[in-house]
Amino acid sequence: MNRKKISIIGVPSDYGQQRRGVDMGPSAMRYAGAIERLEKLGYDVVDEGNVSVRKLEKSKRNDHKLLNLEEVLDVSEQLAKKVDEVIEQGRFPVILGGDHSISIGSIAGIRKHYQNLGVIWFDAHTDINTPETTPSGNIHGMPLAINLGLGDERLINIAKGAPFLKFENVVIIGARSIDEGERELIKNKKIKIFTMHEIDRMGMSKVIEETVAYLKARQVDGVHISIDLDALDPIYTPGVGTPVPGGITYRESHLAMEMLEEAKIITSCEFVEVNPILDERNKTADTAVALMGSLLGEKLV
Ligand code: NNH
Ligand code: MN
Ligand code: MN
Ligand code: MN
Repeated sequence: MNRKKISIIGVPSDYGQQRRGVDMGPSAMRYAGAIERLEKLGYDVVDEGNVSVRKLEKSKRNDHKLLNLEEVLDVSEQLAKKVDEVIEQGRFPVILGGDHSISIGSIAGIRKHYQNLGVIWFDAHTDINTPETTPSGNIHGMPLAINLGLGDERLINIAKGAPFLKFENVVIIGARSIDEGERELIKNKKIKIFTMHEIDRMGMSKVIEETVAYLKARQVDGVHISIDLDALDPIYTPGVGTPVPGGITYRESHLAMEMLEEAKIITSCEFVEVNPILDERNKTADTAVALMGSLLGEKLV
């Protein structure tokens, strides 16, 4: 794929959780200069606009277990189609959320193009709940499970025929809030995870070195990175719906992006959970765009 062509896809959806405002994430990241930042790096950037998300003023539980299931399904189908088209055109997708449920659609679209896709999940949470284990019914806590083939029948079948992610091709980085059922699944399936404990002990540099080596040893044919801004400490990214103290620092997160850029393994990326209503002067969107710059090749000298 020609890394020189980038397509930005906005997904203004807040259906995966219960705090309004995260639907304004794509606007906030555009306002923070996402397009200009990438153009400055020499990329041919096309802003594909936003996936159309129907407006629901009051979120209704249209399923007892899963909040806004129909709406999430609709957004996911549209997004999967859009991402598929963009990759088909040889363009590198940069997806702007939206809450993390948008990864159901983004990764579904991406999965169609890879036989052995790797995924880096940069998040305070592990998002591997199923309808059986979810404590909240919020679908943004489930996208990783769904792409692994676990969960609601309709949500897992969006990319009909495309292979599901393999448990051994996933690396989770930054976790510090894991639900009981998630912990069991991670242990049983031996999913590679660097929690804050490992980041503290090993340092981010070693964590990324091991992540890259691990995915290369798995012979992945592409790597998607899903960046939930709540992976960082809320000091740096206060504009998220479920902040958890004790997170990744600004410098550590940049180092991670820079090392992944040097490793030349990333084939698509997304930035999620930016909620301007909960933010301080667009700080979280600014951080997201700065990370985007580092991930896509910005250098100090
Ligand atoms: N694990 C919790 C749930 O399933 C919280 C998930 N919240 C997130 N995930 N922000 O990244 O509801
Ligand atoms: Mn295709
Ligand atoms: Mn998440
Ligand atoms: Mn999270």
